[in-house]
Order: sequence, then structure tokens, then C-alpha cells
Amino acid sequence: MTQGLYMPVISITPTISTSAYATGDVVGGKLTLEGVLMSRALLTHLAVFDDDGEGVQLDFFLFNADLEGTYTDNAAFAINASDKAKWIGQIVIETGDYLSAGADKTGLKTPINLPLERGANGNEDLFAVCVIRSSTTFTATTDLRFDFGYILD
Ligand SMILES: [Ca+2]
Ligand SMILES: [Ca+2]
Repeated sequence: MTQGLYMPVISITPTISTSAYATGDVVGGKLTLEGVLMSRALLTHLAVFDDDGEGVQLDFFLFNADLEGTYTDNAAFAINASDKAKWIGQIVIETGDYLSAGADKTGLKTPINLPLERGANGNEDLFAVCVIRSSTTFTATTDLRFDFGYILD
């Protein structure tokens, strides 16, 4: 029996570019969510704070082991062949998922309810790559914050 549910949130403020992103570019490079796969986990929500008010679609590709390919901020995204077997799901923050909050926009996708399977190598971290789906220029390198919520059994 479970004694109680752990519902941690991992908050990541990636270092992003202030030069223009093209559609399909990686935003913030490889994201590491430490310890998410330490037990059985269920991804429950993803919140995005956009301090520049762009409100663009962001796709998050999820992997259950460290990535061998290079995923460079502001460069075109393609999954390296060696990483394809590590892909375990994705989350989309659509333009309709944002609210305007003054000059900012806040995005939320919930419920996600995506079970996260640990890879055969026993790795305990979850890895993600964020891909932008609109030509966008941010003002500051800290304009995006990603909060991943999950339930840990
Ligand atoms: Ca670019
Ligand atoms: Ca802007």
C-alpha cells in the first residue's frame, strides 16, 4: 500500500536565445528532469510561463535515458538515430493553452496522465527536448519557465 502520494514539480528555466528561432528549432537544449524515473511515475501537468508573451506552440519530446545526439538551442530539431529507442512520449503546449496575463502568457496542459517507463539501463532521470513551432524572438534568455508536475509512486 502506498503511504501517500508524492506530487513533485520540477521547475526548469532554460537558457534560451534572444536571436530569432525558426519553426522547428530546439529551445533551451537538452532538458534534464532529475529523479523523475526513480520510481513509477505519472506525468500530470506541464505549466509554461512565457515572460515575453509570445504564446507559441511548444512541443516537448520525452526520453527515458540520456541523449547521445546533440540538441543545440536555436538549431533545427531532429531525433538522432541512437535516441529513437529512448523516446517515451510527448507533450504539446498549443497556442490555445495560453492565457494572457498582462504582457505575459501562461500556458498549462493538464491532465496529461502519461505513464513514464524507466529504461532498461535503470537510469533515473527523464530527458526532454522542447521544439518551437513558430518563428519567434524572445527578449531575455530567461523568458521561459517550464514546470513539470508528476506523481511518484
Ligand atoms: Ca535557429
Ligand atoms: Ca518577442
